[in-house]
Amino acid sequence: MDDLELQQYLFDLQGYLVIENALSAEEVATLNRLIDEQNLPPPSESTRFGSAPTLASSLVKPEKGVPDSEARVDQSAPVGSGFLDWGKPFCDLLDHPVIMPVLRMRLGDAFRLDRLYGMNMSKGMAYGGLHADYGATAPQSELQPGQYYAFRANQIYEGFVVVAWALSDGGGEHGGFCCIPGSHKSNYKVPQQIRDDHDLSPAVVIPKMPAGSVALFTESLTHGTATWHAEHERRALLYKYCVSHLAWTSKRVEAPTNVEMTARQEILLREPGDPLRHFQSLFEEIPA
Ligand SMILES: O=C(O)CCC(=O)C(=O)O
Ligand SMILES: [Fe+2]
Repeated sequence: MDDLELQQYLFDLQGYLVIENALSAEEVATLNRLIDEQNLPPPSESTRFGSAPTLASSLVKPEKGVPDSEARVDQSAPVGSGFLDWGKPFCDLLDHPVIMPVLRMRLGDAFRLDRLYGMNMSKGMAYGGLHADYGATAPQSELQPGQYYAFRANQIYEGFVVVAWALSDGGGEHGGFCCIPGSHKSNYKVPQQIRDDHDLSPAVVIPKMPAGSVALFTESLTHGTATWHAEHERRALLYKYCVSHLAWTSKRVEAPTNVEMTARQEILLREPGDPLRHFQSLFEEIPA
């Protein structure tokens, strides 16, 4: 799927899009090899890997079993560049040509990367429940201006978009990313009945994501993770973007120390600033 009008329609309608074959089998293999070289702890010890600017070790959980997405963050913890430090192929996903037109229609010409992390899961693992960061289902559901899925004058304004790259076959019967299509526009909180056993709710879909596909979704979509059922491990890389004047984290993803990024990739890691006035367009000629 590469027709922008179709992507725009489906993103607005569903709150997410899946684009298959965004990466070749060779590109997927290279990313997987670079991850293998990190000798990461098994998924049972840590579902997230390569996070920045919030390291998995800086999540403070009030009790065991609280999902990472609900933990508080130790503000004194160090930051870093996460998996961007593991090689150029990870930096090249930051502004991959398949995602840039979709991000542009959603976030405008000036946006930034707020945070990133990887997810790995093994057979039988569950992770987190349904959640949305904005809108009726958000934990802080008094809406703060500039955060909800606002739509005016024929354009979508503001918010966060997650770009999730699948490095192993996921979705459908395998489990992994799941969501309630259209829920970014819902006016009611997601009912507890759907939250309980969300994997089994007919309202929840688990989009098929063959290795090499990429999903883009708004953080105002009610989404979560369905239990992983496949023999092979789940591997996904999540990059979270927002309009340039917004930030979710109080810290910034640092530029990698051993990979040279392009001028455009460096802009994506800048401090927040008003679009175009204090934060430059990603779509103009950028002097190196
Ligand atoms: O399993 C997934 O891809 C969803 C992850 C997610 O929503 C989160 O970590 O906040
Ligand atoms: Fe999420």
